[in-house]
Amino acid sequence: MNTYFFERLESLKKQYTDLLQSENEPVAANNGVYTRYQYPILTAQHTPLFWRYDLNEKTNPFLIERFGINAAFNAGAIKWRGKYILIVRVEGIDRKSFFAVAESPNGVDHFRFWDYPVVMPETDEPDTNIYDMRIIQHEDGWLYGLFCTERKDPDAPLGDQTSAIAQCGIARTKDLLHWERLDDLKTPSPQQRNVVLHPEFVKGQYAFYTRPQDSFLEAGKGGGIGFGLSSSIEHAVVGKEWIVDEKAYHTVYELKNGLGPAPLKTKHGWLHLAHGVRNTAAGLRYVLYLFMTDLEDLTRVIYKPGGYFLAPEGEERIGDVSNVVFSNGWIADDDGTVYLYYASSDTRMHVAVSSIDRLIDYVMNNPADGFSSAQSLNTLTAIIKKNKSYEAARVAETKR
Ligand code: M1P
Repeated sequence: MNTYFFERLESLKKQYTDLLQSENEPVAANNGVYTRYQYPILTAQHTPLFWRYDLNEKTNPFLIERFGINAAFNAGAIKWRGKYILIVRVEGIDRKSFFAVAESPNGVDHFRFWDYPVVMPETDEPDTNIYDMRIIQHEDGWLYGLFCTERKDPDAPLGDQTSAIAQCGIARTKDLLHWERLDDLKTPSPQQRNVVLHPEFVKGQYAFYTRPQDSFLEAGKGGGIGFGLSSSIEHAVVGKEWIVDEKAYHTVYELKNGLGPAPLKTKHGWLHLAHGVRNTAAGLRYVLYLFMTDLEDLTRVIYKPGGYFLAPEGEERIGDVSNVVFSNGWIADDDGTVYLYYASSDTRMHVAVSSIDRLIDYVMNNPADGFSSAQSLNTLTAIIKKNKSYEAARVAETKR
């Protein structure tokens, strides 16, 4: 008997079981809007051992990892059949991503991958890489997965092995197991990533949030979070894109932005979570921000606090693509709790917990960006003065 093999297997199994059984803890310090949880909820190490290893001692006597997993990140999220479900972008060490479903009984820990990753059918034009699924429960009764499909740019100059075309792939399912692939979304933009389906019909049509870009990485003259309608979902075509939320100079979304998950409907408006990107001497910095659009006119932003809502902190800052937080999934529970799922540095998944009431309070009452230092100072001065006069009134009240 190969004792080395079985001892190593036992040790791997123990590490894996300990990881999946470990409990998460809310971080005490918070900004009043959300509470981060201390430990990542999913990492490459959470993928099953039977994905990564050949578990037969005859064919793998050294118990070598045969199929390395590099990262588990950028997950779509949905509450489904009582479980908190993430559709995770799992990336192999060969850089190829695929989707895999992980579920948790409580939304904050004990996430476990289903045995098999998602088998995503292809269109006539095979995908080279697929990633970042938004999962949307649409009022037509289907669950839709919208994701980025990336293929090599056929017009790339000889020797250029980098240029790619990103487009929005669309698939639907009723059980998260069997997926029907529909045509990729057609829009006027040469590149699309971060496309999201609105959960309701708009004027009897399917409504899409888009992110037009001139090139694979650069927004160029394009950019911003767009919006458009299509009468068909099977052969979706958005003829005109309205820009809902533009990139803007000297903001956290000055280079580019993109919508996160599908918006949440509240009595005040549609609540949106998005990512904003700016350039720094150390490279791109991705942060999350929040805004709200009108219930009737989905292209009208009615509230938008300045700056970021959530930015990378501590170990979140470090990973394959450092200084990045990215979210394409959140879950609003019936009791108003909101689970914000976000990835850090294209490496691992985290959760922060908030509530609809807190998010509404934040988005409606936190100050908007004034777009200059002087305006920011005006905002701050007004807050200080208000607090001073309130404090003085309170002191006077206690003396009476
Ligand atoms: O590397 C950071 C993110 O970059 C892309 O986002 P965007 O299209 O807005 O630039 C995506 O590839 C995303 O997967 C990745 O997390």
